[in-house]
Amino acid sequence: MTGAGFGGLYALHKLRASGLAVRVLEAAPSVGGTWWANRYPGARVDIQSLEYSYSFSEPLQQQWRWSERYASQPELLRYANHVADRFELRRDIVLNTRVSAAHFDEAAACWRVRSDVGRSWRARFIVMAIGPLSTPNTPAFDGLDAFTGPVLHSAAWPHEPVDFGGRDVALVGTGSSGVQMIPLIAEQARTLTVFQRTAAYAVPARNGPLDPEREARIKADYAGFRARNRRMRAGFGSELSPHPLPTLAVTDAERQALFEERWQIGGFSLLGAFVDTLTDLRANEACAEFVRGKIRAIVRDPAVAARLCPTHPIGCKRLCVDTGYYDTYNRANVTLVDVSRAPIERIAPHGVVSGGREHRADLLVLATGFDAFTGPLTRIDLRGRGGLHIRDKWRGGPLNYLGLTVAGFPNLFNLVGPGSTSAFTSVITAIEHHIDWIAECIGWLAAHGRQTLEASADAEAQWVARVNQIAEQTVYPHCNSWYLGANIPGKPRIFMPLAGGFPAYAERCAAVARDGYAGFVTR
Ligand code: NA7
Repeated sequence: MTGAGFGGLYALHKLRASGLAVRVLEAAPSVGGTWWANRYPGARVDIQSLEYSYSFSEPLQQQWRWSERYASQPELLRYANHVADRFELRRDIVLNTRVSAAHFDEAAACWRVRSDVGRSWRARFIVMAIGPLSTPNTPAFDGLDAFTGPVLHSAAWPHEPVDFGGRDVALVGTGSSGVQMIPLIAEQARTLTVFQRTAAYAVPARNGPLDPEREARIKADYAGFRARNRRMRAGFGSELSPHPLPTLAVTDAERQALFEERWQIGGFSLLGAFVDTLTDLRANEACAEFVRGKIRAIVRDPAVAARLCPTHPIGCKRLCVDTGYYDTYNRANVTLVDVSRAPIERIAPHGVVSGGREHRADLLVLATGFDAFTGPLTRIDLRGRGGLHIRDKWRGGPLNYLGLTVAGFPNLFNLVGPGSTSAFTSVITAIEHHIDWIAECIGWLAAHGRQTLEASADAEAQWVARVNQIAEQTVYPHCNSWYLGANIPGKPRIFMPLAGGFPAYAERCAAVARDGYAGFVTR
């Protein structure tokens, strides 16, 4: 198994309990995955912690106490470490070990895995638990190497504290990572210049200490709460129901009142106010315009507010959940530079050049995201049957079946990968579902005397077509997001996650298992 983040930890626990010998190989010197790597100021989860947490152990979910509504990165890392200790996982985790190659040995029907320092392992099954957002994207800016100050990427942040005091900071990127750190850096830096290619929709997190009454209420029936969440399209948010009518079927006043109520509640609840926000562009525009109205009300300079107002559909890129983001642009030491029409030209030794002008900086922050979904696998020398490299297999986009398996790559399971609800679900819910499915599948193979399971090419083609068809019925194709690979130059524009909702997806996976792994070839 590759990766000791939330996916790898639970997979180890579950598969070990099923009687398998499991080894987890982790590149980092610690467990924690995403929450080990993304330690920039303000890093925190954007789904409430009572929902973004494991459900597999009742004692764990009862006893663990989150301090805030949305846990911060250090607390999430403590949680991962607690889980590793509590379930005695460490003895089967090999840290500081990056998997560099995995080749399927057809004669022996097993995988041969190598690390970057030349160690090797043999495995019947491989679970890729490396996370869809684990390969940082560093744009190839001219002159980047010649920048004289530190260059920090949000997803590879230093472990020592970074002192922004008295510094002129340039920051590129206004996705979730940029939106979380911009207010905190602005408070410390002498100046902060933000380079924005696409304006972000951000809704207030309304973070704060976890309400003990709410915690007690949920913990009184945590299993029921989890079950209700699993019936939600996103796998979370069951405490709030959408309006029974479509967005445009209610009066303006009623619509605005509901948007306002959700804005006050905070977080993703705004996107759940009406059922059609993500499927109907006109409905979406009503919600988008509500947020633009908020931006205009918060940001005092109308020209800056106009630049901060997004024009793409809301939710088309992942919604940002913020604390004080727009208000930061009212500070005298913060400048917003729009690079949507004129891209960053180059990085100079002491600044960033855009629109023919050099913006002075002595520290450069890249909050420029990830090569999502495919990057983590294609950078490994991963070869299936006939020596087929995953890079070649996925040249035109990430072919897969059920978002878990790839034809030609027997016994390989890719957790929360392309073709699954992954990024559209509370990811720990998606992880638990995948691992339970994998454990059952491996059990079935053993019970039926089969050594390998492999998606058929037909099942794979149909699944990918279905993922795209579903996406076409939503607003997601109407912007340039990492869901589409559009943030990486040269990457094929293919919609990768499954937008059909978690319950339908889980039911489909269950049906495939019930039907004796329909769509798979087993030998
Ligand atoms: P995102 O959401 O991919 O954001 C990256 C940002 O960096 C985004 O604003 C990009 O603009 C910008 N970017 C990327 N390349 C460039 C170049 N070359 N020039 C200017 N700007 C650029 O990554 P995050 O880390 O913020 O969040 C990823 C996920 O982690 C998030 O969705 C949560 O699930 C947690 P663009 O929008 O592509 O125009």
